[in-house]
Amino acid sequence: MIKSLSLFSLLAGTATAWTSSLSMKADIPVASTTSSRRDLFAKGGAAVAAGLAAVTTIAPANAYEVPDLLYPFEALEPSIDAPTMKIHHDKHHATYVANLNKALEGKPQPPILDLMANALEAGPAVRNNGGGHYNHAFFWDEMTTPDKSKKTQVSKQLESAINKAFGSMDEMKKQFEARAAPGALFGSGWVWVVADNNGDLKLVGTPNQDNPLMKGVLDSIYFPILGLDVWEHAYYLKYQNRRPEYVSAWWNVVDWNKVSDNYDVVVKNHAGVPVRG
Ligand code: MN3
Repeated sequence: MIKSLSLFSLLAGTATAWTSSLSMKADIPVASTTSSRRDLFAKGGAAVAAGLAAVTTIAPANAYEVPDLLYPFEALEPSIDAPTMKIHHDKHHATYVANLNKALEGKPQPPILDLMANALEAGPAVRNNGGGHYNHAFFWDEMTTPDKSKKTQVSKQLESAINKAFGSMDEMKKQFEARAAPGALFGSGWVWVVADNNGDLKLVGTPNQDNPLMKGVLDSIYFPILGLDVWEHAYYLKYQNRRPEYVSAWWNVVDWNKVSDNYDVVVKNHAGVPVRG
């Protein structure tokens, strides 16, 4: 009953309810990974009933959720095909989130940036699945359709950081592609453009689902502003063994407005970019 009231008051949207529901984050039920609390809130009346009905039938959900994509699965074609996006988001990312929630059942479920910082100490289940959650949530939001991507712009601040670190945007892309090549990053992992505490940029690679926010993965903590998934599951259906082709096609769907925002956030906060979910 307490849970029903909490969900109901969340949907009613009062400030108090919002605060209390946030503090009860781990206890609020959701119907499924694709119908989040946010969705219930956004969809209004019918969802209120569905959400309340779900309270009695669905086991309590945990803290982390798979965020909906901001675009349809086919939006990134031809750079990334729709079947890959669907499997990647609905299966791979969803599995990381399910396993992360399972690993943290009955334990504190901290904000995602805190979870990342201490992921190595928390053990392999949190490291792999927590990293998998953060990395994918970050990845989805830095991409947009090829048409929109062309209209996005690198901010002045980011442009000068890129020029300082790499000489030019073209040179950054060239070095990024070299870093993402199978010979440089063998097996599964991610390639990142990161900022350090001074806002200076560099390129790094991390294996598996590790990321530069995790203490102990690199020589220091760094804050990602751009990242690319180079696991085979990210490109194999369309590109098979041709990873370099995937990497160069990916530039056509990067949202430079978002990457610029990411840079602003890390420079202002000296911290990583929070992600949805
Ligand atoms: Mn992936």
